[in-house]
Amino acid sequence: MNAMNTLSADLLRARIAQHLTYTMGKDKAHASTYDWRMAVSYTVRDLIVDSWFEATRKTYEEQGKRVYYLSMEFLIGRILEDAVINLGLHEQIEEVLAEDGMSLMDVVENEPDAALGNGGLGRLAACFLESMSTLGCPAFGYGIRYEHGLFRQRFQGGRQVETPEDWLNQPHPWEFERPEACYTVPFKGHVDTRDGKATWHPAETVLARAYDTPVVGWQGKWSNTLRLWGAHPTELFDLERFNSGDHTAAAAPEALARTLSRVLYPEDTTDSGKELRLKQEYFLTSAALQDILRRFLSEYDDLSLLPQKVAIQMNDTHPALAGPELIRLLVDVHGLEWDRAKTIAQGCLNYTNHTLLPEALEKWSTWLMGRVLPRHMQIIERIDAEHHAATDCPPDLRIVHHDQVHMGTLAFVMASHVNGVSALHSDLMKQTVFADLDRAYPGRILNQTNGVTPRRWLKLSNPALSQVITETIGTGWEDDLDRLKELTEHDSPDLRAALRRAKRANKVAFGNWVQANMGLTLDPDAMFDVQIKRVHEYKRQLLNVFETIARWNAIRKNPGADWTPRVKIFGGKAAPGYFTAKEIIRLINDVAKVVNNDPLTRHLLQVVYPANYNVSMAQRLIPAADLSEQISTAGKEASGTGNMKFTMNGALTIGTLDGANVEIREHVGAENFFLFGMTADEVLERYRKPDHARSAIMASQELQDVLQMLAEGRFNPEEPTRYHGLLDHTWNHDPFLVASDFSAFLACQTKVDAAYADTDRWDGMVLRNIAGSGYFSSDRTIRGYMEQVWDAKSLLNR
Ligand code: CRA
Repeated sequence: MNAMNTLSADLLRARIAQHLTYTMGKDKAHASTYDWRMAVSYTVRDLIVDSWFEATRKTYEEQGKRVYYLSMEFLIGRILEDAVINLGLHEQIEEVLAEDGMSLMDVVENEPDAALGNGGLGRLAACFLESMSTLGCPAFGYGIRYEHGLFRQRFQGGRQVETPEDWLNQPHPWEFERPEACYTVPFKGHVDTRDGKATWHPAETVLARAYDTPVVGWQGKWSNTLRLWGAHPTELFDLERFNSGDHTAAAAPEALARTLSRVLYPEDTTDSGKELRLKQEYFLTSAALQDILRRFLSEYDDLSLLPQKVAIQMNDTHPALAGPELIRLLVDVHGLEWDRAKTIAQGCLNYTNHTLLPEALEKWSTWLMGRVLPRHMQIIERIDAEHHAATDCPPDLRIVHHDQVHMGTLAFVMASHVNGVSALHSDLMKQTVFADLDRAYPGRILNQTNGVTPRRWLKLSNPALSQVITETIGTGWEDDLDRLKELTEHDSPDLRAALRRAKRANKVAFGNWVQANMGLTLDPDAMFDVQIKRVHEYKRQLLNVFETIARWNAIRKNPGADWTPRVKIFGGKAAPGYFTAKEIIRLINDVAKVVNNDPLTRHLLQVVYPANYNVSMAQRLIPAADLSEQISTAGKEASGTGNMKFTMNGALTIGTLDGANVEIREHVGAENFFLFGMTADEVLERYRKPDHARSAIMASQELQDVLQMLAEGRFNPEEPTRYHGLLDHTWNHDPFLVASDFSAFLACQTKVDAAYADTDRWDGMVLRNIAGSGYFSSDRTIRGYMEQVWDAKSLLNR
């Protein structure tokens, strides 16, 4: 039984009123939604603090191994709703607020998303934190407290325009500032070596100050800490300069320091290669490792025990300086021998690879590394020399070659375990980018297929479906998601109808939101066909918009035929400097404008692209989806996690054999998945054909028609040549094989139409998708990491 359920509405009422009056300084008559949100948030936070203290006490008492998840991104979204769901306080709080004419939904929606991440990698980190708390795994997340998270997206004439995000403009009620948890992070300068001992004399220093947010698990049994570092100046203010009248220069040290935690880099799977980014990565890594060592030494005095008590996960290569930094701290600060220090560091560290795209593999010039982190450059060179001596590797397998430091190789060499994020991706790691390293260090690579937390992505975002599930199989599935399998035993016309009703209600709700925000009326009985994710060529939004145009053509040719009405929904941001991705966004918006205004087809096809896709929009959209588009070029999407959320929420997938799609198909059954397109092997084969694009285009009249319309400027008569660049790209390069997979995609979409028209068949497939989605809970993933990577134990008595 959840202890929080016994909390009476009286107590909550009193505490909310207390915070409204004494924390916010408002009386009810004058309180705004914001005031209420803060009062409710403080009340809920108070309730988490006890389990948080209890978890810390228990970890100290049992001397448990702690897991440290180092990540440049945590894409959290809203916190209040998640905490309320996990504490089981939804109904009580709703009741209390209603007495004052407030709705919990309004209060919840008043909170800005914490958007400290770009996409999948950052959201995965957030799901992992929640699962680690649910499972009672003692853990810390370490990240950066960016003042500005991922930019906001607006459309201006169909084009993406970015504006800064400012979630910290209002006080953030979930964090505790820890002025005492503060570390100096050094940069630049030079290294003196005397008697074999190196001393780094940094030229710049910045303070890293901790801001802690408790992360509560399911039913409030355990809470871990997300510790985000804010950058502060070591020297507050140059008083001498101020007194001499140079007021701007006097404030310079402060401004300079703060830039380190000012803004999140908006590139998803591309390496920006900027000095500030390197500094950010080191800032996070150094502060985290100093904190880890301080905590360890407060409990133990033998540093050899470190690998038994500490597991550090590097989320991609972004924190890969953890290897050299840990060695530096052990050798230069704590006086250990090199060999011992390196062995200890390797015993603690693990590395997750999230992409094989070459443009994402981080590299730093030795010049920049040597200038910003001179001591680390020395350490990296020594690690590399020893790696070379031990493996006799060819030059391109070295950490440093062609005057560049290869962070993937560094992370690999310094890690106990290296993992990929889906079965296919881990196999491809072994076959391609990491093939030689896999041979040099056999057994180091393993797989941990990603997962998502069913608390946020089902229980919270889809109450209608959650209710059907609970009515059918009872409670307890929320932290034992394999139980969803039981749904198949209850398959019946009634259950199918109930699932259908829940989906329809979600579609109506989403339609209302679109109506209010975009002025478009959607037909809730049309199929909602959804592609939401970062806009990237490899994800092939272009394939989807080409299919949309071909569909529109086909309907116009034969408007009286038996069409399955569709609403094509897109959502996602492009990196600000990614020109082609931005062209694709503009094209989707141009097509939407024309198609939505065609009276002949309007009732059969609509295109919707709400701006500023984020976690909160995903929570609205995924429960309302019938069809999930997972159509990346096979071999390019490491895993995907959106794909899992859709499956859990009863959308069927049209997808390629890429990333975790492969495993989703296995779990829901091939007959309940719309598969199309080339396999990863066929993709490689296809790339060898020099005219792959042209020959595929010539083989499809439908695709030729689409491209012809773009050439004529059919969707942009005001500037008919707008997409000529994109067309040239498609005809002559087509790097992600849009043309080669087009016909298969079209044919598969026709099968989807037929399946949707057969309501009972569709509902049966939906049922099997939900029932088969249990494997994709991040609880399963975290158990895998605990057993196979971290060797960590749960401290929760279950
Ligand atoms: N862009 C992959 O591309 C994967 C997530 C989380 C990504 C996704 O397929 O689901 O990671 N890779 O594992 C990445 O960020 C730096 O690489 C992603 O989010």
